Amino acid sequence: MENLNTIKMENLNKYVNNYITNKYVLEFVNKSAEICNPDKIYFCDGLEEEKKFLTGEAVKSGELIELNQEKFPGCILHRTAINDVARTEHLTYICTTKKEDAGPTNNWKSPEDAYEELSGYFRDSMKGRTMYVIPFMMGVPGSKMNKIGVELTDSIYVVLNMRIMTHTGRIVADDIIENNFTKGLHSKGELNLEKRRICHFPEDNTIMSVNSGYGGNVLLGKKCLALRIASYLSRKEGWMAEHMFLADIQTPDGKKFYIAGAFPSACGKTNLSMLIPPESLSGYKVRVIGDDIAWMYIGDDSRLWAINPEAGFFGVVPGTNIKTNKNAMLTIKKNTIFTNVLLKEDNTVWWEGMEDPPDKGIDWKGDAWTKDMKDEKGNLVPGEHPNSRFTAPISQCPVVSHEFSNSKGVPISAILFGGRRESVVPIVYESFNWQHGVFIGASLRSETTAAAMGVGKVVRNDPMAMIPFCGYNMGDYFTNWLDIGKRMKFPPKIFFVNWFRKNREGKFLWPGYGENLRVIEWIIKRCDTFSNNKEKEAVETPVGYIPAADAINTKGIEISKQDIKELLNIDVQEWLKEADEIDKFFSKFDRMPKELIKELNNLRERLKK
Ligand code: GTP
Ligand code: SPV
Ligand code: MN
Repeated sequence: MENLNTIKMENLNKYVNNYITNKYVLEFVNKSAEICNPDKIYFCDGLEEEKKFLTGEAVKSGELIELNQEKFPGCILHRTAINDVARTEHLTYICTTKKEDAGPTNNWKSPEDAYEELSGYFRDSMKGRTMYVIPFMMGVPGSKMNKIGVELTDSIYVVLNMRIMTHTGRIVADDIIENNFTKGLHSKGELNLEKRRICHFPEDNTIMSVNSGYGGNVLLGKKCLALRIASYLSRKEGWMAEHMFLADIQTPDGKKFYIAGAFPSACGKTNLSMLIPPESLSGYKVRVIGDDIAWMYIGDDSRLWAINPEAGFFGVVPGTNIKTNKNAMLTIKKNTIFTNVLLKEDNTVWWEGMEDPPDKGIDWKGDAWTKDMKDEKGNLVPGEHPNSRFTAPISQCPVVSHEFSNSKGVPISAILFGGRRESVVPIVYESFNWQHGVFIGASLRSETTAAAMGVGKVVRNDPMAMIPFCGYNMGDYFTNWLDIGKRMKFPPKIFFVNWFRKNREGKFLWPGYGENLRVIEWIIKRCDTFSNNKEKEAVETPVGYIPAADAINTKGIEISKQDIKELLNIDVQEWLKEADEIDKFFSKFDRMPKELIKELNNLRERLKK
């Protein structure tokens, strides 16, 4: 502890429960405390008693509401500020020395300017509050991929979420070697939207977030570390950090396939990763390994392997119910944090579709609510926010895969890209090879959702579902994908899926949810090197391979031949326009790999033939 003489005595006097001796961690705590000026500095140990104690504190201050402990044991409710309900992409920055290293798809500030601006916003931001020190680990215990971080925050909501989403406390702190950890500083500040900043300093392994209390902005292990900082590192070190679910699928004859899928925010990753097979496919077992993030590396066997670095789900509430996602409903019965849902009179929670609406309650804003309340336009007022969320341990999911805790990870058979597209894009198509698959990922376009604030509802380019999460120049990111492909002898096959195509009346053509397994079944057959009727089941189109007329099993669902035809339809004129949009997007990049330009030209040529 020789270094403590650089630590101000008055900060030292504020320490509560300190068990950390690593001088770099203490230096980071001390420097941050000098700026933020908290009343106390509490070192989180991650133990069970601590959860009780912190929950009690937060209930007292009104930050949290304890739910009915008989019906929802260990569950709490949190309401964010009304201006703080989702990630704020326009206030999220990659702060690299050179602007071109952040690339054309990220907001950029120089580290110098960003630190200067932030020190103003953090100045005295914790006065009258406690600073919580959270050592955390992203990864699977025992994995060589693991990354350690230390988050300092003035929010108990953040501490309780991090306890679920990551491995935290003493067990982690003991593993910090020298200054090998990501520094994360968060303060709610005044929750002022004008002064909200989510800044990443990949060159310094540092994250600073201020004036927000919302999930993706403040749980710094998740999008900030496990995607933005990790993607930056992965490029240097030759692996991949991706916005992907990981599912473990067992076929009726006992074969195992592990699939990974990148769909943009609120486009179905959680739902797919734990789906319940429909009756006619009841021989299948689908088990979840992860629902949001995958770290992937090339194994000794020259295949692509992946782990889920998270320990919890931070899942979308609306649309979740017993019919659509029973496994999620069972997961969130206990030890769950609900954010921005309706509070019922019996101190339980409700959201649209969950069950019959209660007569009254308190909505996500904290206002009195009744079930037939209407807004100025005459629409029913929802009780929950469209981006309301649940935080729950993955281990509580009834279909958690035992591979979830396998430190080696799982070998991936198929990578799925997916989007939310009303038209143009068929329900599924398969790439011709890895390079073409990377092109398909890079040209992913999807309707925006409530997961990001202020983006409206438009179709936007979201390559590999990573547009909000890539911590460096996306041109280099595409090159990393291509390089990884070149280094593998047995790369996974790459597919695109779209559950959201609509008919002329604006209704979804495909039932979705559990029924998506019908499409996954076709995908798996395409990956199964021992299946002998592969060719028969696919048709080549200018876009890629699609299932042959009867190749998707529709036994047990009512869907017309015409609808299936529409779901698989590829309209050349529409696709030529799609190619123009891809072209427009690609031309933003100075560092676009030539292979992808070539793939775009090839697509156009195939379409014109
Ligand atoms: P993030 O956590 O934001 O990264 O989202 P996610 O990709 O995990 O999305 P999630 O599975 O939570 O789904 C988002 C929304 O889409 C929810 O309202 C779901 O009910 C809905 N959804 C998921 N799968 C389907 C589907 O197959 N069809 C339809 N129509 N809706 C779906
Ligand atoms: C997403 O928006 O993709 C999420 C939720 O998974 S958040 O963690 O808030 O970013
Ligand atoms: Mn996500």
